[in-house]
Formats: sequence, C-alpha cells, structure tokens
Amino acid sequence: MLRNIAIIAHVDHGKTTLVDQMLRQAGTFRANQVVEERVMDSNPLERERGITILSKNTSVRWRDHRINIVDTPGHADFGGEVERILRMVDGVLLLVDAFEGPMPQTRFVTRKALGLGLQPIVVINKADRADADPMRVHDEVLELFMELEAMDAQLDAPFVYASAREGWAVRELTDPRTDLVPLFETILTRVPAPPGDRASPFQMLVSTIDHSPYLGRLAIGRIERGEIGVGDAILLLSLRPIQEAEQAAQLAQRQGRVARLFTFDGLQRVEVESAGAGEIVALAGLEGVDIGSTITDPATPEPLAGIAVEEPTISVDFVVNMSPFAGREGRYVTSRQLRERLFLEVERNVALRVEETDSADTFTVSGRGELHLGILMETMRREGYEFAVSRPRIITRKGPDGETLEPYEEVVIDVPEAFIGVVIEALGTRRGEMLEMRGSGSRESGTSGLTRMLYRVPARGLFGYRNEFLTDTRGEGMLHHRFLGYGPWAGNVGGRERGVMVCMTDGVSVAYALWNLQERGILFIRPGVEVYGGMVVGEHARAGDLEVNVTKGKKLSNVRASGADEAIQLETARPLTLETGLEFIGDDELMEVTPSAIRLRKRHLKLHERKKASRRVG
Ligand SMILES: Nc1nc2c(ncn2[C@@H]2O[C@H](COP(=O)(O)OP(=O)(O)OP(=O)(O)O)[C@@H](O)[C@H]2O)c(=O)[nH]1
Ligand SMILES: [Mg+2]
Repeated sequence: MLRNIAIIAHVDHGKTTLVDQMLRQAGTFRANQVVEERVMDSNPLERERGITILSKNTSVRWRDHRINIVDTPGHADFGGEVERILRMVDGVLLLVDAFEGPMPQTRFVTRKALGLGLQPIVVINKADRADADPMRVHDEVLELFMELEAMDAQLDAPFVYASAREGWAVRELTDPRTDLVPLFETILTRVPAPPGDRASPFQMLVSTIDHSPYLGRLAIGRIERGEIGVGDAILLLSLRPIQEAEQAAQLAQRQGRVARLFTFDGLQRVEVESAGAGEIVALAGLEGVDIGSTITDPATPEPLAGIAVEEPTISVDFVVNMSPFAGREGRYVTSRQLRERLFLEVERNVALRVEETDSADTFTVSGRGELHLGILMETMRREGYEFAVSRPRIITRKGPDGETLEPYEEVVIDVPEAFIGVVIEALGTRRGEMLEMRGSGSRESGTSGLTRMLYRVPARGLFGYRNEFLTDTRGEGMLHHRFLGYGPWAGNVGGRERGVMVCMTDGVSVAYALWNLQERGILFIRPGVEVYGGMVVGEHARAGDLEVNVTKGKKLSNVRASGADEAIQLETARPLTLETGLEFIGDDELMEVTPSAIRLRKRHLKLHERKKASRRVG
C-alpha cells in the first residue's frame, strides 16, 4: 500500500530535518550507520548554505506501507518547482514554524496545494523552541486556510505538533513526546491512496528531471494510469512545439523505449522491471524529455494538463571576462564555452532563460530571483568557468493599455522595536508600501518583543537592501520576500547612494595605503592582493567615486617590505561574496567571477573613458 506526499513550507521551517527523522524512525538506516544531518541536502552548495535547492524523492516503509516523500525547497526563488512537484503527490505535510507562523512562502505553497485539491496535514514544527507559541500559530494557519478558501475537507485538516529536530510529533500538546508514530499514523489515515487504475493505457506527467552521467535524462513523475515495464514503447507529448527544420530529429526523440526504470527507496534509486499506477518512478530512455510533458502508451497519445513554468522576473548579463586578469584563474573563458554552458543549463533549469545579444560576448540570463541566478554563477565557477556579470535588472511587462508594469515583492520583516523607524524610512525611499504592522511572537508574554511589518515593494527597490537592512538592524532583524505579481511602474526608487573606491593603478595592495584609506570608506580587500586599474576595492563613505592608490607604500626608509607592514592596525575588510557583490554592484560596473576570486570593476577601466561615458549619460 502506497502514499505519496510532499513536504512544503517556508524556508528553514524544518522540512529536510523532518525527512531525516522519518527515514531514521522508519528504520531506513542500518543500526550503526553514520548518517549526516539533513542527508537529503546532498549537493555541496546545499550543504554549505544549509538550504534545499532541488527537490528530492525518497521513500520509507512503515507498517506494510510505502510512503513516497518529496522534500521541496522553501526559498521563494524555487516556488515554481514546488508547484510542479505537487502534481505528483496526493497529500502534503505543511510545516509551519511554531514561533514564526505562516510566512510569505507558506502562503504561496498552501495556496498551490489547496488549489490542486490536495489534503494537507499541518505540522506545527519546532514546538521545542523556547519562544514557541503553537496555539497562536495553529489559529494563524486556520485563518490562512479560510482566506485561501479551502474546501471543507481541507479545513478539517489534522494538526500535529512536532519537533523535527528532537524526532517527535503529538496530536495534543499534552501528549507524551516520544516519536513520530502519531505523524506516520496521520499520514496513513488522512492522505488518500494514489490513483490505482492499472488496466488503462500508460500515462505519466513529468514533474521533474534528473540527470545521470550514465543514463542521461531521467523523467520523474507519478504514473497516472496503466503499467510500464523496461523495454516498453513510449511516446513523449512535449509542450515544446516541434520546429519544422528539426522535425525528423525531434520526432525521433519523442518516440522511444523504457531503457531503465527506478523507484525510490530510502536514499537509493532502486531499479525495477515494471511499475504501475500511483507509483512515483524515474524513467530513462527519452533524451528529449522536458518538464511538463506527458509520457504515454504510443497507441493512446493523451496528454495530461501541462505544468506552467513560471516566467522570469530578473535578468543579468553574463559577459566574457575581459579584465586584465582574464584567463588566469579559470579553465573555461571563451565566448563559445560560456555560451555552451549557459544553453546546457536551460535544458535542466526550466525557469531559466538564456538569450543572445547584439554582442557575441554577452548573454542575457533571466531567472526567478537573485538566489536562482546566484546559484548558477556559483555552480559555474566551481566547474572552472570564468566570466563577468552585470548588475541585475528587473524584467518589465506591458499592461493592457500599453503601460509599463514591474515586478513587486511581498516583504515580511521582523525587527526589535528600536529599529522600526530606520526600516520604515529606508523602505519609504525604495517605494515600499506598508500593508500591516503588528507585534509578532508570543501573544501573552511578549517574550520576543519583535514587531512584524508587511510591505509591498517594487523588486527594484529591494536590490541591495538586504545588506543595508542587516547593518541598520545590527543583524537582529529578519527579512523575507517573495514575488507578488506585476504592478504599475513605481518611478524612481532609491538605491545605492554611496560611491566606490576605484584603483588607479595595477599592482599589489599594501597595508600602509589601505590604512590611509580606511577612514574614507569600507575596503573590500586586504594587503597583498593583486589589483588593476579600474578595479573597485571598496565602498566610499560618500556619494561619488574616489580614485585611490592602494599599491603605494610609505616613502620613509624605516618601512620594509610587506612583512613589517602587517603590524599596521587595519580594520577588517568586508570581502566580496557572490551575493554581496551582486547586491552592491552599480550599473557602470561588472562583477568578475572566477573559480578563486570575486572582483568588482568599472566597465570602463580608464578614468578618461569613465568620464566620457558619464558625460554621455548625464
Ligand atoms: N529548534 C528546532 N529547530 C529545528 C527543528 N527542525 C529544524 N530545525 C532547524 O531549522 C534549521 C532549518 O532546518 P531545515 O530542515 O534545513 O529546514 P528546511 O525547511 O528544509 O529549509 P529549506 O529546505 O532551505 O527551505 C536547521 O538549523 C534545523 O536544525 C525543530 O523541530 N526544532
Ligand atoms: Mg530543506
């Protein structure tokens, strides 16, 4: 007997931790097997950042049942992926943090799950938190369900209170907190069994794609009806229109045979000979397969309703690296290599778009947010690519009367009272509109003393705001945002007000020079760093750019080479990361991304070129 569920929630509410415990308590691991924490976050970027980027399938056995589980990413940039995943399950575990309550992404995934008619089980997680207020959160979730017009059966959703980290779940807060048995039981009784029509012709919607170096593309989805076995003929009904020029080749790609078939068991993919309706499988054999297409019995080519892929909202230009250091640190640097890699990405990263531009050295890459694009950059630099990127820009659209529309974000901010003023002011200049403000946290005790503010802000206005927010609130504030929709063009929005420090010359940075500059702003580099003319080495404390020389040592004779230099008391530099760089970068700048460095530079490296360019603009 089978159940298919997805675990959905706002970022960090504990989905992957819960999967860990479900695997453990269902006896998936050998008694003495060492299993790392958040084992489903298996790729290196996920482990480093502590977030889930790609959804993943697993399954557990519990009392004669098999439960297929899909762990989904919680970050808003990957919301589209969650939406697609929901098409292959029959119920969801909706996790909500027992302190934070429903957040923007909770609302989004809940709306999608309810809209598909899925039966939710609400898991109020992190009930072990000292500041947990599970009853308040319980009420907030019900309010959310009503607001989203849940059906009666959905409003009757069972609630369990849990600590994924401690490995227990209870139906009533007073119940003994021993294990996840109450959760498993609720899943078996409340999630309906999947469709079970094995007699009809085979049909399956492709909800995700995986890649295997040996097998190529793997189509993953739930078998809607019928049965399938290795060697069976299959037909791909793609959403992509067939281009006439390639017709023959493409048609060939759309017919094939099942080469290999897998189900999921614990952390493994298990090869099987055949599978039937309701089962979630990975199927190899169709190279041209893409998400949203239907795989059918060739004799009965009936498509399932496709899956809409979300439209991108921001773009950046990927440019061949032409800095003076180009080619030093990366293995792949040419325009051809960059182009090939970007177009390869489009095949598996469905929400991504890549376009050529007038210049052979520049490609416009569009996606769902800064994290979506940032992860691509990070992945590429680890593979040995070297390139430059422009400042991200939003993608506008035309409204019904030809007016310009731009993307808006819903922003939730939790801050201690002392910082309310500065946040309101900053978001005001960024054209934010406050929708709501209330005390957050515990109702009675007011333990947390945080204030929650809900804003609607043009996505443009948020570029670069996260750093400022963290500084303004001394790291005590929390900020989450997700795409809300397109709205009227907001006019001018405030952005970076300060200028930068630009290197005048090539050379190596010297402590003495940096020491002299540190009162003028915040430096991005330490001593002993190779620099070039036109490279940006710091943030100027004021508006306007400052030309600086970071290579100039002290003239007096008692200063020896770099070694002695280090005695100089330098304030800590603020080294650039991909994220901070992307947030900070200005329109007339580029960020150089290589396997070993992130550098900021002016597009025009020579001062006189910059002057000419700014005259042209101004
Ligand atoms: N106190 C407490 N912390 C928890 C609990 N469950 C998870 N956490 C912590 O919350 C953080 C996020 O946990 P994850 O399991 O990665 O959350 P997630 O929902 O999978 O996050 P994304 O996949 O990035 O959306 C980790 O530091 C966990 O240790 C819990 O029940 N209690
Ligand atoms: Mg996760």
